Amino acid sequence: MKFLSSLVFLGGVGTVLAGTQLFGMNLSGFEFGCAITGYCPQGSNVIPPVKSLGGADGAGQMQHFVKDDGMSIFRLPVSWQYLTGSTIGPLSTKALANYDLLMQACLDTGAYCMIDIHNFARWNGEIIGQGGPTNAQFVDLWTQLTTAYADNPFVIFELMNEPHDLDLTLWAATCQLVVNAIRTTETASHIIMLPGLNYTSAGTLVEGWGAAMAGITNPDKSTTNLLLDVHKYLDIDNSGDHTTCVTDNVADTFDPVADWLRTNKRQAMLTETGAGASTSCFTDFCAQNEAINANADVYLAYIAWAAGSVNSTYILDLAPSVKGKVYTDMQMTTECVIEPWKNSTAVAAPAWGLVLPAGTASTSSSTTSTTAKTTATKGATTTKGGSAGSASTSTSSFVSGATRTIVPATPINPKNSASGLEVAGMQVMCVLMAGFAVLTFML
Ligand SMILES: *[C@@H]1O[C@H](CO)[C@@H](O)[C@H](O)[C@H]1NC(C)=O
Ligand SMILES: *[C@@H]1O[C@H](CO)[C@@H](O)[C@H](O)[C@H]1NC(C)=O
Ligand SMILES: *[C@@H]1O[C@H](CO)[C@@H](O)[C@H](O)[C@H]1NC(C)=O
Ligand SMILES: CC(=O)N[C@H]1CO[C@H](CO)[C@@H](O)[C@@H]1O
Repeated sequence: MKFLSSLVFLGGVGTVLAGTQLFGMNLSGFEFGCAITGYCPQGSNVIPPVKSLGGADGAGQMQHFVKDDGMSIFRLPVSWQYLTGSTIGPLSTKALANYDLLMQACLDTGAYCMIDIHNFARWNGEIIGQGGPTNAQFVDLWTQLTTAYADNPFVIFELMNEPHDLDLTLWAATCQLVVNAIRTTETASHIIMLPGLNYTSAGTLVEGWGAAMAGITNPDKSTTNLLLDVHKYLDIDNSGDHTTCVTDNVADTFDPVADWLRTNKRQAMLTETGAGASTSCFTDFCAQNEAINANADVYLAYIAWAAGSVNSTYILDLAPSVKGKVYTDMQMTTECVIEPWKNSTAVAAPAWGLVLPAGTASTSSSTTSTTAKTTATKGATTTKGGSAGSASTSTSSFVSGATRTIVPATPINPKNSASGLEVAGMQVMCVLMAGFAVLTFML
């Protein structure tokens, strides 16, 4: 029996979110070649976004995204086959070490880093728990991954990329088993992303898969740190395969999903979204991400697709170009990923919602010694150095659970400093302690 300190706080009265708490980028490459059948041919198909492994400089990209753009979360797709080789079983030590190079580079930026098993709920054409790999084999995969990152709550576990065409009830039951295993293996509580059907489409969450996936609980029956995982593209078939956008996804998807999340007292992350560099897409993608930020009480993050080992031959290329040490973002990244976040106005956090402690980059260690100073973590305004039981105490116990010393961040975007928030028209007093509670649960 052990006690696990949760990494989250309950949002409280007066907590204010200025845009989503996190936003960031997919770092693509370790999953290259994966098809929706769950076939993931290896060898030269895979181009890890790790310089020493022959791919893009993912580490440099992430440092740039954090330092220059204020990003705070990265999704690191990888295929099951990459990790275990051609047979299901133990993780290959070499493969895990390779993937860990990207993971550590991500964690070094101070960002949240999401493991994405990019297999569409399948292995070589067969569905997990439904004729293909057994539930026990999938549980074993996640038990091994959890063991590798057991005490680092900056690592987020996304159980699976884009399940589709399978039995929803059975899939939810499979995911429940994985959640149980993660919770009994971890030594610090991780955020787990629950991926629903239709390629995790946000567009069919409300009438489709939302209720079943939201029924998954922790062993103590709470839903703390269990977030709904959604994807959405803006082209004609929601695939991201077309250069032209036909919808901004606001009225038909993200507004109703936000209402559903509020009604059900849940939160979600948009872990994949992207758009080609066409006029229609600039309009629609910007509008979509503005709406996500405007509903920051229920959307914890959005993560654009994709940087990493992609290049200009790919229509959703968001890899920054680099000359010497100077990175230049794609225009789409600047205008429709970063600006909607920077320009967003304040949203009150829901009383029941999760507010992350400082998890964003700390590039300056000199700021960490100051106490009783207001620190606006991106998204959540928190006060350090408060009275016992405040965010201060919680934050340090959170940090001490990590394998590395990740210091609470200074605001990486001036907009989120206290004065920036006032300028942004904040009317609500940021009394942070009110309503904050550390969730401790026992397994
Ligand atoms: C999947 O999408 C179809 C077509 O939009 C929809 O009718 C169905 O409810 C969705 N299923 C789930 C489980 O989300
Ligand atoms: C761009 O990416 C594709 C797909 O990974 C690859 O085949 C191609 O060689 C790359 N081109 C350049 C110029 O790097
Ligand atoms: C964000 O604000 C800047 C400065 O006011 C403005 O130039 C830019 O167009 C805005 N971006 C969006 C996406 O609204
Ligand atoms: C638009 C796009 O490429 N989306 C992709 C995200 O995830 C994988 C990429 O490896 C694709 O299968 C999706 O279509």
